[in-house]
Amino acid sequence: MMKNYKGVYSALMTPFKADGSVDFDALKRLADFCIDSGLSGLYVGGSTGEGFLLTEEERMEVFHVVGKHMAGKCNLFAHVGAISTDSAIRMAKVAEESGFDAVSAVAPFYYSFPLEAIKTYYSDIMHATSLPMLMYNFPNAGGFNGMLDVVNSFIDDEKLLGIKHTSQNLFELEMFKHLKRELVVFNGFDEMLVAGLSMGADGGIGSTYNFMPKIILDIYNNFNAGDIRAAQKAQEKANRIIEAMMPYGVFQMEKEILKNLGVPVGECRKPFLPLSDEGRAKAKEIAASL
Ligand code: MN9
Repeated sequence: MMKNYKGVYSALMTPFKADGSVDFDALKRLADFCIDSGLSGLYVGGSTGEGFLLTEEERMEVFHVVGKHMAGKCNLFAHVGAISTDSAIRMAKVAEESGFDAVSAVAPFYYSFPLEAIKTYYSDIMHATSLPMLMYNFPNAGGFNGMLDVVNSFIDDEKLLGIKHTSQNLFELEMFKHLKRELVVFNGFDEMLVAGLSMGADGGIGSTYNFMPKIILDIYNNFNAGDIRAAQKAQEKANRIIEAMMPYGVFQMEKEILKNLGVPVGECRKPFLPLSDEGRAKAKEIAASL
């Protein structure tokens, strides 16, 4: 019997110390904060986790620490996506050893690899460990728009768990679900969670879940209870916060809000810029409103 992966997951942030190194104690505290708040699980080392600003060794250590600390407490997805297949496989093996439920990967980027190369990348990662694959569809960042094709080519492969769909194209989300009902599809843009759920998503994975899990759960639980109006209301509340954050940089704001909530996680890594004073004041205001 397959585990139930439906639900809401924070795209776990990676905390840094003042000297720039990964703060593993803060990482454990943030993971606890998310799960104690009622979220279903953690998506580790993705965009929000500043995965591409970490070395391969740091990404592995993050899996190791989170896997050990959260063992048996929640569902765990490890983002192992990389431009190099071998690197992704090395990280997938560590995710497996660390007790993760599944790996996830963004398509390889930068070189505009042909579709066949991208399919082979996924096949190589999926068959390097016992873990199933949650494909990470994020066309805006990777420039790759062919995920429907990729998913279709693995449709009978039991190693394909589902898709994290970070795109405004919710018709495509619905088409993933239509390809195979058993695929677990997650909505990736927090500001559209209620819309993603309406189009068939099984849950969501997002960055703002780190600091406003209660509002996210309000959207998700009300939707599942059939109270769409209440779900919309909670979405409106979330969106006013997200809208206020956007001019200053979403990740920097999230880290600053967490600091104000008593869960310090440091700042983002360069080349992210430090938050402006105006952003800091806004973050304080948002934290107080929660
Ligand atoms: O995957 C996140 N995506 C990115 C999830 O950060 C690229 C989202 O949670 C967004 O940060 C959020 C704000 O746009 O929806």
